[in-house]
Amino acid sequence: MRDACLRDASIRHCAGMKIREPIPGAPLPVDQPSIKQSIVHHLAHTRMRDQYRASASDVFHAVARAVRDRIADRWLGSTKSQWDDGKKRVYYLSMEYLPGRLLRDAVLNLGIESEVRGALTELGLSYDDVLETEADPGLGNGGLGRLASCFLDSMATLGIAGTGYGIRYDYGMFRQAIVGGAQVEEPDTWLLHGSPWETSRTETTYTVRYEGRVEPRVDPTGRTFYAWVDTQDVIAEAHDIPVPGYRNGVVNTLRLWSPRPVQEFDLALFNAGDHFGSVHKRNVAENISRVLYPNDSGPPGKELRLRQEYFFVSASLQDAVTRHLARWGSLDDLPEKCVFQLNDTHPALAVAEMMRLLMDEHLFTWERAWSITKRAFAYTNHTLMPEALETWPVHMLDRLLPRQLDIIREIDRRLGIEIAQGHDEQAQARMAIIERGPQPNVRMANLSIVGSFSVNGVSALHTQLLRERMFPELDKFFPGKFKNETNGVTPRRWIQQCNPELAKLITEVVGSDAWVTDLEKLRELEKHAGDSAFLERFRAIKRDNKAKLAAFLEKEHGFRCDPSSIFDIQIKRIHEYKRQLLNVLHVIHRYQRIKAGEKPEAPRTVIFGGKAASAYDMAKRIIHLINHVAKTINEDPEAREHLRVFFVPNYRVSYAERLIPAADLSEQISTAGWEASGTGNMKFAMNGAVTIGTLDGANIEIADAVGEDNILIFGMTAEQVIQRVRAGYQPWQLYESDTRLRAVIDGISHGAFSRDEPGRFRPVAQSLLDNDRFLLLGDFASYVETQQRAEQLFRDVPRWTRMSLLNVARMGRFSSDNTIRGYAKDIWGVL
Ligand code: 26V
Repeated sequence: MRDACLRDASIRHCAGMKIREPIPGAPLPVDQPSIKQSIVHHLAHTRMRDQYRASASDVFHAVARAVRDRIADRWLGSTKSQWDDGKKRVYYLSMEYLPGRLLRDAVLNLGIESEVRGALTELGLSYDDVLETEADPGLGNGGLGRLASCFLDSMATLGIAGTGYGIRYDYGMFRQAIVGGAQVEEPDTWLLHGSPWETSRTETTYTVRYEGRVEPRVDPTGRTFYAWVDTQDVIAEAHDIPVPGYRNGVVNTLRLWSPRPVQEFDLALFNAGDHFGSVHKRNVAENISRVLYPNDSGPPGKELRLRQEYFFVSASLQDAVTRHLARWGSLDDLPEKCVFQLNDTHPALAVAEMMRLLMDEHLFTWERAWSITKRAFAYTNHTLMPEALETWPVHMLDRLLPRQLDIIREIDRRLGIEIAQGHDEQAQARMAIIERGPQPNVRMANLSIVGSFSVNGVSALHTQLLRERMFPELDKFFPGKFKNETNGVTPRRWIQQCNPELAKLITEVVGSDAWVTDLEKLRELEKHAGDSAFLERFRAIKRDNKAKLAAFLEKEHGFRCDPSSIFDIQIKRIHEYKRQLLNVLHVIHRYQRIKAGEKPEAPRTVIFGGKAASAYDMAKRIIHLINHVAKTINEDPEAREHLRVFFVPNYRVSYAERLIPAADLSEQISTAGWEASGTGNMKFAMNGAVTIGTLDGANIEIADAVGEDNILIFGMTAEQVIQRVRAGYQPWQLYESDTRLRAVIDGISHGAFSRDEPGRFRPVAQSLLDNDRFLLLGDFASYVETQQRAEQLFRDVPRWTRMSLLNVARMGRFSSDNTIRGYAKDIWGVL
């Protein structure tokens, strides 16, 4: 820490230079000729290409640079004014971000789309082609990472001084190829051609320490302190990505850390002929940020993951503390001036690290350090799955982070004293941070709850279950600490950018683009719900979006479908609790009915997309099954005019932006009580898809918002799920009593979709009969009936169009601006 301050200070002061002109100077003009000039300038002078040699990548980089130059002015301005006005800052600590492509986002936020488009047209280039060239940074697994990016967007738009901290992974989420129907993982090389958005701050570095020993020592005043010595050190280097707000001149920062070795290269070893040894330390350091861990295949429990967590937590806190000290001169008022939001428990070590910084580096007593720490952190929980709660073996922490373990033990010991009275043994054991027993683990959720002033769930149901089922004792012990902040999504990316024609229509109805930052204005659409001419225009937009998607799927994958069929879409990580398999059961059932001579009410195109964690066997089998079911159906002339099935490979943010605006039916069919919130559900509904879903996560609040006539709810409630399991759930009985189910399951297990290897999918069917943990069979009948209703409704065009419109009109409350206003008011004390 002290080293880092010195290093930073020395750079600033050693330079010994004083620039005589204010920087930035006059802001760069944003008219079309100037933008065109900038693009040409960057092609020639940054990329060093002429018109003959410039590749698509050169053009993309040149355009991005031209846009970035215009962001830079605002970025410098925002950084300075946030420093000057000294408002409270929010630090969002997240291991994952899924920002999506940034060019169109930046252009729309700056309000320069027609100028950029025009400049490119003059150069004989297509703006849309340039957009497609950009790599999609996959620095996250799914909902949690995408939420972090929506939140950064909303903080910038609301003018909150919010910084995102994370890790600059060399390889993000793997690329998914489908080979013979099965998922194959390939490395994601998002940095191969460099990122035009990041600025490497090679002088903004901190030392992050690991291993070593802790020695108690006494200082000259007689006070005991703890020296953490003989550590293995790594340097963390900052890479900044701009986060522009919507047309408000604000640009916040996403700061991603990457590691560097303390010593670049061991020349002595090299000279002695040990060429591998000379770069060994460099490799060890760089491995920290090599690859994103899957968050949904069970806790990795891997040391490298713990190293990653500590790496970004330590660098981020050092950075925030350094900035705070430089601005305010003392750490006493840290919680008045900054708040750290922990995105799940991944950054939970921050609680111990902050204590260490305050006590060991800044000489605070335990009591004062604790008072500061617990007022500076807030924790968001994102899952109820017991197996998803992070724990770390005490012995691993002891070796890797001995000082932090000591601190965690002391926090736990003091908690133990406080809860000793009024709680029985069992309750105390559940509340404890460190498990009891011979090989104990540290429970990161408990540490986060105890070390924060706020704990929140991400939907009303999730928060209720969090309080009642997961942490009842801690909830009672800390009255008022547990809160709900229902998730939201940014309307910039998820309407304005991905659905430009709908955006245009909304702007026309509202009379301005005010809805982009005030999504409740979508209500205005309701006035037109009885106007058939308007409904026809609204419907035409969906039809065009579907036609575009159909053309893309054919061009890209050779998949053909009928744009007038129901586009029925389920896109999300592949997980048993999300029940893609229930969707497949329904598809097979439909197929069997067609084979039996029954024509469905409306033709349907069922689209799936999503990645399975590479170690998650059942999820991978489900992908394999979907592809084989798809092949069988799509090749069957009797079926293909009524039903088609497609699995989009390598689903990611940029693919979601194509699929969501084209959906008629949004599949949100998790087992009730399992999906913390969902955010895809919100994106679909605000683009006019009708939801078929269970009363789970935010679906409940969506149903409440759009009205029960405008959503298709089926299946058991969370309460009924619990009761059903308690009563002894018998999937076998359902199989035996429901002939439809029997036909579907027998089809799978007898090889109707794997003629080359009839037993291939037997384990999938067997898992349903053996225990069916997620009650697919229990919800099957209700799902099939509700799908039938969906088809009837879809055929009633005026009715369906009205439902679709009312979904858009009533989804305003799910803007992440709204969510962030909730965090700002209930938790952060900003705005
Ligand atoms: C982790 C694990 C690990 C063990 C095996 C099962 C499992 C399942 C899920 C997870 C993900 C945990 C964190 C996460 O991504 N949660 C998602 O957060 C979104 C944003 O709040 C929310 O909308 C999703 O419902 C929630 O799954």
